[in-house]
Amino acid sequence: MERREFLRIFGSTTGLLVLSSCINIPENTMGQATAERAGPQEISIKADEFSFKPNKILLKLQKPVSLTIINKGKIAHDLKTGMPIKDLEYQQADNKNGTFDVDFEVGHTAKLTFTPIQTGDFPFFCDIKGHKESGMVGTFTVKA
Ligand SMILES: [Cu+2]
Repeated sequence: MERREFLRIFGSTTGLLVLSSCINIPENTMGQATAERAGPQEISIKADEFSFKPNKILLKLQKPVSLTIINKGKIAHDLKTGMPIKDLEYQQADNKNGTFDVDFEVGHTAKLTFTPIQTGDFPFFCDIKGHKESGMVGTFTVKA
């Protein structure tokens, strides 16, 4: 049976420790990438009331993704997806069950890496009550 990790970022107070530890990760700069080997796919998503921008994300199969999610809104948000992934990394992520939870409160930024392991279209959404219905939805499209 294939290993299937479940990506989940959400806005509860339980993840505060995780996010605050993540703030020390340096930003990637445009200049660094060229001098190094081909790095991960760098993806940045902004969340607010009530959308993700962009909300159509193209990913390459088996290529590591560096995902930054910025809460630009005035309330907490989260991002949840069932996209099959491996090698999920986040500061103090709880990987035991192939899940992790991070704080995604107002003004916070979440950063993580993972590798998509299956092609297809995989929806993501904010699972705070009512937000998905209000438009906080998107799609990860994984191509070979
Ligand atoms: Cu939301």
